Amino acid sequence: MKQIWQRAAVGLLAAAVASTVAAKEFRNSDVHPADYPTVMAVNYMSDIISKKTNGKHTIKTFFGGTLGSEKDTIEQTKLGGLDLVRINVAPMNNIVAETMVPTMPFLFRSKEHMRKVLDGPIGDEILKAAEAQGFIGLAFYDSGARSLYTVKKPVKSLADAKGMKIRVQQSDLWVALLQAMGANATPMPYGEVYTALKVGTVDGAENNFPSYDTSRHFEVAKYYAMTEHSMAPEMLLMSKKVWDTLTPDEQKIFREAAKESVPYMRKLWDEKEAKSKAAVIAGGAQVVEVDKKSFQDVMGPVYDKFITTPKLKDLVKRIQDTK
Ligand code: GTR
Repeated sequence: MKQIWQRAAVGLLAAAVASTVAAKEFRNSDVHPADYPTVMAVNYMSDIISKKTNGKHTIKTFFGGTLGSEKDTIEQTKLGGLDLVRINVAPMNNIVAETMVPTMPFLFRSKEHMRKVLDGPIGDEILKAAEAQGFIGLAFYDSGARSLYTVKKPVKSLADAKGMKIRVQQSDLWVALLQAMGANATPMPYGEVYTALKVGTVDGAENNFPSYDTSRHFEVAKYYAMTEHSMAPEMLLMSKKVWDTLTPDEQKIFREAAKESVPYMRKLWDEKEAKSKAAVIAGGAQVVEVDKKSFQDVMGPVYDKFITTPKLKDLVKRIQDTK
């Protein structure tokens, strides 16, 4: 009898501990520098959380990729070794099929189109899909449009990309996307790209203006061709294991703070895009106009290969139908 009571008491105590996580500085990882819009957005979110929890919880971002590549930090987050991770959708493509959708080439017609889709039920569905793999999808952040840049000669049309060795993010979809352009796709973590461009392991890479600028890739690959082939957004994910230690009220605070950081991030993003474009041009980069249609025309096989299930097809169609 005594034993039963003891066990019950221990059980109650354990439940009480589980439902109130101690004050915590949650750890987030980002490959970008301290003043990049993604890092600043999570700082902003941390301030909101701190205010709403009376200083109990905050988030500290380890920026500049010090905790590892996106692929590695995603794995750490799944295991609960890392609390949050801010990444591009690309390294999630092989893990959560739905994240391939907003990566698809030439799918979003404009920044406004992308924002509208990601702010609505489609965005929520994609974030939610990450849960089955151990992640709580908290927000999408902007990442602009990605374009090709090269070291030796400019790419003006599809024919110029043929046979070029181009670094891509670690995603099968990204490999196929560059292969569709006739390029030789080389997956590699972000932190290794500068050296790869410099020593000639690759002939080029692709990214938005802020990353092209802050990574200093423009110093070694000065031809920036406006292919704008994908608007793959950024994601902020939290470890489900860590999430489950929060009380429902705290979870609500985290979700709301993440949502509130989105318009803040977008404002910073728009400013940064313009500033970075000017900075790379001042630094010697040449922005090259391209025959965009020649790139668009070859993307059919990428859709055929990756958008295979009714669920994915439906998401793509709903995005195309979003006015
Ligand atoms: C950037 C993105 C990073 C990372 C990087 C890359 O635009 O913000 O999260 O994905 O591209 O190309 O690896």
